[in-house]
Amino acid sequence: MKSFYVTTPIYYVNDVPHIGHSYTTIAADVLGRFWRACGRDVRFLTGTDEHGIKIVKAAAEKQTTPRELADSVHVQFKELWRQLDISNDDFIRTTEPRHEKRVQRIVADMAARDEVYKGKYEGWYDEGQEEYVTESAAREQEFKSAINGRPLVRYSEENWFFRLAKWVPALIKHTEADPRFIQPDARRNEVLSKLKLGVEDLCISRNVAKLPWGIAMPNDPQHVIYVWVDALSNYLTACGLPEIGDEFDRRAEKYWPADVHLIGKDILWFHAVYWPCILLALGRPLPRCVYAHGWWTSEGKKMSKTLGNFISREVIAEICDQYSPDAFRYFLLRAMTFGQDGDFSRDMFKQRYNVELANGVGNLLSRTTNMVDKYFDGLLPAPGEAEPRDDHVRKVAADLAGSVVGLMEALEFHAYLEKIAALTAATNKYIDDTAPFKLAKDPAQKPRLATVLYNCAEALRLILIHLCPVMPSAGRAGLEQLGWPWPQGKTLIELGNWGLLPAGAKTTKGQALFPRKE
Ligand code: ME8
Repeated sequence: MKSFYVTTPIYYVNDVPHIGHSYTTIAADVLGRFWRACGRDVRFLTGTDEHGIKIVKAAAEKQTTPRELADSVHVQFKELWRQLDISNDDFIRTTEPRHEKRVQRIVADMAARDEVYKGKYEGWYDEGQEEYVTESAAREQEFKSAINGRPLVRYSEENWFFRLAKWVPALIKHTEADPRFIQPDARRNEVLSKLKLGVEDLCISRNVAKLPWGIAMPNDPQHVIYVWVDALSNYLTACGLPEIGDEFDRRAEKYWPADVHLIGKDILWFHAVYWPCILLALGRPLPRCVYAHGWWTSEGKKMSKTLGNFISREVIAEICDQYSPDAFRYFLLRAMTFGQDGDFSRDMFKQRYNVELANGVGNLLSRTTNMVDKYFDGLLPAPGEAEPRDDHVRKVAADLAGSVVGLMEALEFHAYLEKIAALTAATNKYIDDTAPFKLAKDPAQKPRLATVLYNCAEALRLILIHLCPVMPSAGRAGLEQLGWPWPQGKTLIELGNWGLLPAGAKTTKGQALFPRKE
């Protein structure tokens, strides 16, 4: 089966990790885990973006050096990913030699292909976004950053430019021909209309006197490489491309082009325009999909430290302690339609947790294992004759197993979890309707009781295997209670068929998977 390469943005180290970073990283992790479970050879990359004016300023504010800041903050990202059970295969820092040297090679290749030229730049600069802003856009924005509202700064420099405009027609053609390239559709249309308004060449260097914290231009030590060219290149450099004669050469080359660059909507232009044009200029294949998801607000408002609604790494740790990392992962992907904006609220979290996890999957598992324990000494009985009443659960289960690949291909995490919730609800209702506790009172009904409990356990198995990519610990723990650990070497697709749970499996009344929260 084809390999699968998924990336997150590399996060700035000027600030600490928060829910937004966690969201993208969890989504990427779920994709990675899902496709691994399907037998694909997965490469999952994340990391930190450590150069540029933002980092210099943050370090100065904190009375430290950019390097020290990067050294301490990147650890916080790694630590949070460990706490959230993130299964990345690599973590790239843009200050690593393997990256710096390759970025220089990339720019040198661009120069060799006559894709860069020296010119004079005078204009407005958004220091927060590390981006030049055209005169007309600056005026429209009242000379303030469109993102953070801070005043734009006047820059005048001799700089290196990349012939971006030259590649725009090819990019438009590609974006129009391949609907999957930029997703969701609304974002793709936005990019296309903006592209059609015309795009200027991209200034790709900064004067070293103003900004010493960056990678030197290979052909001109008076300049450092623009941080976005540096940062975007990570997706390629982490694959050991281009070759520079070190031990990382071509290490993960087979994964390029990336299958998905997962990003937030704030950085779509860089990924949908600058990055593909650089790749076109280098003659390299384009990523298959750039997917821009929406933004989280917190308790109905834009997240801010002053408002006190900032969901920092500490707040995430507290939520994970109170519930579990799995519950946090579940909520983020379930509560918001991927691609749209959403709001994080503690009340909503608790409500969803109690309804779908504690009363849903958790309750179904404890009811099922309790009854198998009580009526069949903890050994799963073989099912007897099926009755029409059993059809519905099997249908909902088949619908889940039959739709997961398509849903994950489309990155519809919310719909994926909706299908799991539907099977959980249908199975809980099946227990209410078939009333196994009543059947148990009549010895003549024992075969029927066996069928009902077998069906519950089998539905649960399907619920849990599909929950595993989202909730790796709870999924595994639940399967163990069913007496059915994931069989080695079997793929999620093979395991999605009904009836694989063997009669005689030893179930256990384990700890509540999702204890109810008051
Ligand atoms: O932009 N809701 O890094 P960054 C959802 N270094 N996602 C959010 C969010 C929110 N409220 N806030 C942030 C950079 N994000 C560059 C990227 S890539 C070559 C360079 C997520 O630390 C979202 O994924 O500002 C967004 O794209 C990313 O954090 C920005 O992280």
